[in-house]
Amino acid sequence: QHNPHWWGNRNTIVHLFEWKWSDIAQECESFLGPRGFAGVQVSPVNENIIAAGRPWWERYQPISYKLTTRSGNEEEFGDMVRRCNDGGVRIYVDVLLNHMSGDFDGVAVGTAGTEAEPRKKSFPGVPYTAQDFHPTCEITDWNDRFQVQQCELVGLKDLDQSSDWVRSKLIEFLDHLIELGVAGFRVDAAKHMASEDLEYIYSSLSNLNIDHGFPHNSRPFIFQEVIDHGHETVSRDEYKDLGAVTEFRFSEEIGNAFRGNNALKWLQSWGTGWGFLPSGQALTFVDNHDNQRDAGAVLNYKSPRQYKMATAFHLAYPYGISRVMSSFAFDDHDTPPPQDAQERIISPEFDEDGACVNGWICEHRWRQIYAMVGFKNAVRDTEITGWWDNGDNQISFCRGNKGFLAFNNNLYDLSQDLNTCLPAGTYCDVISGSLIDGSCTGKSVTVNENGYGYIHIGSDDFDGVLALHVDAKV
Ligand code: QV4
Repeated sequence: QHNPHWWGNRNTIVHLFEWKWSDIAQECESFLGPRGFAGVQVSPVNENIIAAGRPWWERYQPISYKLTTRSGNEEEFGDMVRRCNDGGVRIYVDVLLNHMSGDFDGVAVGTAGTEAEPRKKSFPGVPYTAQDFHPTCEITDWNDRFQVQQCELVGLKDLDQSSDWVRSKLIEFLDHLIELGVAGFRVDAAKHMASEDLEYIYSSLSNLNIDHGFPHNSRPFIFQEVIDHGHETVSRDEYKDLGAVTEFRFSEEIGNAFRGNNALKWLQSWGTGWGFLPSGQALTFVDNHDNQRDAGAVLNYKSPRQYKMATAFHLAYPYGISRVMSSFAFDDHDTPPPQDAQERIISPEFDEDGACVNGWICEHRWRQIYAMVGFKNAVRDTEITGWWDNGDNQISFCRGNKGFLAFNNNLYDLSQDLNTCLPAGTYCDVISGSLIDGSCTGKSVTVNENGYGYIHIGSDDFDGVLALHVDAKV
């Protein structure tokens, strides 16, 4: 179940973290569809516990499978899926199959008004009772399979996916979403569930809904959150044949490279050459909603210059199933999404350039990022050719004769004639500007009969990357 069911030549997923369904529907119609995005990963859709201060992570603590959260209700969800599919944009849901909520004193009331007593492992809204869970224990040794898969991840009540009842409830929940027209699922905490149990669940799911434009017999796309830095007892290899797997090594290594800890010239062997999963099994990202909050090598929106370069490389290099992060501003792990005094999530607002202004970061609306989504569509099905580097942090390469990329992460200028592999003509650099009514608002590059063009990226230029492609010819 590795096929993401993209429409046309599209090929990038955006994670609209914590967005409301009505806003996503609008975004599909006004921005994502027209800009060629392939799909949206949405935050969990089922009812969750209400935590004090409303941190984003309360949504990872389910109470029932009713589709009411701070993002909206079932009707709004269904409307979003239909409108996005109508614009050729697929919806993938973040689903919590591993656990229910953690401890809560007394009776908890969820976002749909359902009551539960997590301490007693009592979730009448499903219903689940204590017998549907593994006995309580703590994960202290992350290389102990039993602990990782049968104890409680940060105290979250751990469902027993080998039980018929639990399986039937999970399948019913996922089938309900398929009926509503989704294209697939991000499976949260997949590593904490036995792959045999997941295999049973995935293979029992319905085919995608043909009324939403999916071909007959289409299987739901599955991508599983398995964090595997290498040498782990529970490894990505146990899951990769069931569906795609999040390739965390990609995120760490691309961060390292563009932070300047590893020369860009080494990226020539990017992909499986770096020990990553085969391309069609790897869900790739520069950062995700968890690791963007951790210190370390991973880049996030707070280092915009490096972040844009890493994202350009991510989307230009033909490896993996690409996902772009779209965040809200945060100070610490618990910062809630933008919300009003009544703790309702607020809608993004945009300035005259289309950038978000009210607490939403909207990386996907940064020109340098959405332009690369367009680049990836334009060069689809071409190979890397004409690799060049200066032996250090300046590199360039072609995507067949359809696209060309150059990066400068050195502290001196890149200024020279390079092989762009493009047909002769003048091209607009889609990083420094846009092609509007036939003229380019940024740098232009003239390519001669031999495919060469003069490339300049100053060390103090606003962006350290330049991108040309055949759909942006002046
Ligand atoms: C606290 C203590 C625990 C204690 C527990 C019990 O820290 O030691 O056992 O109380 O009383 C929140 C709090 C956390 C709290 C927990 C339970 O932050 O302090 O535990 O709730 O009340 C998100 C957040 C977590 C959050 C969780 C549930 O990141 O902080 O925990 O949601 O709300 C591993 C896994 C990987 C996982 C990753 C974070 O292998 O699968 O850790 N990633 C996914 C999601 C992630 C999510 C979960 C899993 C859980 O991407 O966002 O965690 O669904 O690497």
